[in-house]
Amino acid sequence: MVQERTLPTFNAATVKITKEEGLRLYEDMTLGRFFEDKCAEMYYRGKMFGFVHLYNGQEAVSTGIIQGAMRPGEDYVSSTYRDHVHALSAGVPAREVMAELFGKATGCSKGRGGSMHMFSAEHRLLGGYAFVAEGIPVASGAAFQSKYRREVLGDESADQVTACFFGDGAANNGQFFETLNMAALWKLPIIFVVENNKWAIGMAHERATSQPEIYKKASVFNMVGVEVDGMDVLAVREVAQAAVARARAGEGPTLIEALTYRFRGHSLADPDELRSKDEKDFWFARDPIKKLAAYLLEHDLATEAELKAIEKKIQGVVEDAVKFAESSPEPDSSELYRFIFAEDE
Ligand SMILES: Cc1ncc(C[n+]2csc(CCOP(=O)(O)OP(=O)(O)O)c2C)c(N)n1
Ligand SMILES: [Mg+2]
Repeated sequence: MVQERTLPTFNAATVKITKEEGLRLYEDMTLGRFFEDKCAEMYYRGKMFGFVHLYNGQEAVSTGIIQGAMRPGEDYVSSTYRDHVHALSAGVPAREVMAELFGKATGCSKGRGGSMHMFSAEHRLLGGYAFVAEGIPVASGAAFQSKYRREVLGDESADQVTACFFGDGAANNGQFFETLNMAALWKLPIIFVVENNKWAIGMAHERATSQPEIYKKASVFNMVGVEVDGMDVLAVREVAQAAVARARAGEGPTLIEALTYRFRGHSLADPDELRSKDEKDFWFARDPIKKLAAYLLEHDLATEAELKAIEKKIQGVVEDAVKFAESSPEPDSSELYRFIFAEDE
C-alpha cells in the first residue's frame, strides 16, 4: 500500500449549506469534469494545438474556493497553465473557453492565448500563466490595487479579494517566498491556494522540497496557513470562506494547501507512466464529484433525478461549446499585431 499523507479530517455534520448552493457546486464541478473530458477527445481528434493540461480530479478546489467562497466576476482569480476549470468557475462561458482552446477569434483571449492563457477582464480572470509561479506576483499586484484604491483613494467599493492558484512545484520557486513575504507584510486581500497534487510533471513532491507540508511555510511570514482535503468541496469551501472573510476584513492573506490529485497525466502528451497504480487507486476512490453527490443525497439536498438533470444540462452546454468553437472564425491575419498593447476604446 502507498504511504499517503493523512488527509485532514473534516466534520461534514457541521456544514451549513442550502439545496440551491449544493446543486450549484455540483453543477460547477460537473461542468469542469465534462468540459475537460471533451477537451481530451477534441485534442486527440486534432482540434487543439500545443500543450493541454487537464484538471480532472482537482475540481473541488476550483469550485470550493471560487463558487463556494468568492464573488465570481467581482473578485479576482489567477491561474496556471492548468486553467480551463478556474476560468469556468470564475464565470467565463464554456463557449469562450472552448473557442480559445480551438484558437478561434471568439475565444476569451481572442484565440491568441490557447489552453495555457485563458484571460477575461470582464470576469476578473487575471490569466493562466505558463511559467511556473508567474501568476503569484501578478495576483498580488491585483490584491495590492484593491487595497490601495480602498485605503488610499477612499474607494469603499474596492473590497475585492484575489484568489491565486498554483501547484506544489510552484511553491519551491523564489517568487512564492518573495511575494508571500510582501503580501503578509502589507496585509493584502489575497488567498494563496496551493493545489498539492503530489507531482510537478514527473518530479514527486517529497523529492523536491525540504518541508512537504507546504501550509507550514506560511508561519515564517506570520501568515495563516491551513491544509485541507482538496477532494472534499465542502471542506475547501469552509476554509476558503474563513480566508476570504479575513482578507475582506483587512486581516491579510492566507495560504491554503489543498491536498488533491490529477486523474490524468501532466498534459495530454504525457503517457503517465511514472505514478503507481496503488497511488492512483487511492485517489480515484476519492473522486470529489461522487463525494458531493453522496453528501447531497444523504442529506436530502438532492434526488438522483435532480443530479441526472444537471448532468444532462451540462452535456448540452459542452456540446454547444464545441459547436460554437467549430463554427467560429479564425483570428484574421490582418489583426496579427492587435491586442499586444492596450487600445483606446
Ligand atoms: C519557470 C518554469 N520552469 C519550468 C517550467 C516547466 N514546467 C511546466 S509545468 C511544471 C511542473 C509544475 O508543477 P506544479 O507547480 O506542481 O503544477 P501541476 O502541473 O502539478 O498543476 C514545470 C516544471 C515552467 N513552465 N516554468
Ligand atoms: Mg503539482
